[in-house]
Amino acid sequence: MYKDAKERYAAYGIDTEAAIETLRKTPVSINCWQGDDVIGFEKGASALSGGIQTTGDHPGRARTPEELMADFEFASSMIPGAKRLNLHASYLVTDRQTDRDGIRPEDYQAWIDFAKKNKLGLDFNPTCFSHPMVVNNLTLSSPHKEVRDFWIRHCIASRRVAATFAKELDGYSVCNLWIPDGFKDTPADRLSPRLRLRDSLDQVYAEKLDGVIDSVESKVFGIGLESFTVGSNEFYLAYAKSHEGVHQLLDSGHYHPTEVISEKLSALLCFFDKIPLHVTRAVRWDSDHVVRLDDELKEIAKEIVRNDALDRVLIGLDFFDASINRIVAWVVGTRNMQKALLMALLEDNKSMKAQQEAEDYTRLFAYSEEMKELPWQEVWNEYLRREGMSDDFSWFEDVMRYEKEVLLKRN
Ligand code: RNT
Ligand code: ZN
Repeated sequence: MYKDAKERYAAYGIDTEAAIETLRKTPVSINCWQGDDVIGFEKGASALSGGIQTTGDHPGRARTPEELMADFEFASSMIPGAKRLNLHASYLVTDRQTDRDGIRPEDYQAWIDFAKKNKLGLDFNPTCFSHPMVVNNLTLSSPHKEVRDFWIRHCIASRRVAATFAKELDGYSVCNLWIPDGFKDTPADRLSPRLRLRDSLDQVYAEKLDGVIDSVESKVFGIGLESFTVGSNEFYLAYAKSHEGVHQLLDSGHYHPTEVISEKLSALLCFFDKIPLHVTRAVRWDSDHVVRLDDELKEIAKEIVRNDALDRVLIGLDFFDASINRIVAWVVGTRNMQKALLMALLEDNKSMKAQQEAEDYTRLFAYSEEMKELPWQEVWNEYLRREGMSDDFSWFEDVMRYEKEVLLKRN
């Protein structure tokens, strides 16, 4: 069936072998926090706060670094191609007593070793939520200097951890900053918190660090912070553009309901060298459902591929669903991102671009619908077989066995 598919694609000038090779080399940064409901390993860590929430009580949450690493390795064995692991500062592995503003690269040595063993790149995030120094839902924009200074120290320390990841591993590490800062109700003064955030960011990003790809992540609202977000889209976009080396991260759940990030990628590609992503699925709100192979996901992938931006758009995932098996969430969510990329790689983008430039919209309309009939699934299945993975649903039964033998024993 692959041979037939290959021939059908060849008739459109599409090389399925090249598509498989490109897909294999395109890294997807998998969020560690899907494995444990965004709790992390700090002493006493138990609840998630800061305007975000995980819901569901499926058994088997990873409670220790060993469990999270084992689950991730198992999930990885069912996810083909290049992978990165996206860590949060709260996932440190150390016996040392330290608060977040005192974290050091050596607190993440276990992850560096894990990454080397599993051939992963590592990305990083300061954790500016679920902590007593988040005072009245404010961190870097707080009116209290000691609060701002604490988080500035944490963010600087986090950037140095990312620099170590870059140096020890494959040369780069995305260090993404998201803060919950906002207000439940209409503020009287929107400007002062934003000026304070700007000043804090200037301190955070003062140090030049090799290999660190810094990014800032905007959003519209958080739970309990519905009326105002200090780090809005315009704020961070302007900040990133005016600060060499700082990029705007696009989270697909962080815009108004009819806005889509697929539409934003080409706009940012005109001005930024790199665009980090948090691919997630918002159901009516920023709900962080596991990514499905839906229209927006396919459109995101198309925008990356047809704009020749596979090395400029840094694909990361950001979902956390505790209502289903967490390993299944990792496998299906990540594979969906990869399937969308493969579909995009298997489109005759060259012809469609030419049709648009020639203003032949009738042909473009019919031809782009024609593309949907081509058998991308056969190419995907061939890719799985070449990676030594099963091309049917049997992987799911393997996870169910793991659930029974490993995950259920945790509770
Ligand atoms: C929150 C942001 C942020 C977090 C993770 C855990 O709205 O999307 O990226 O989801 O850092
Ligand atoms: Zn995000």
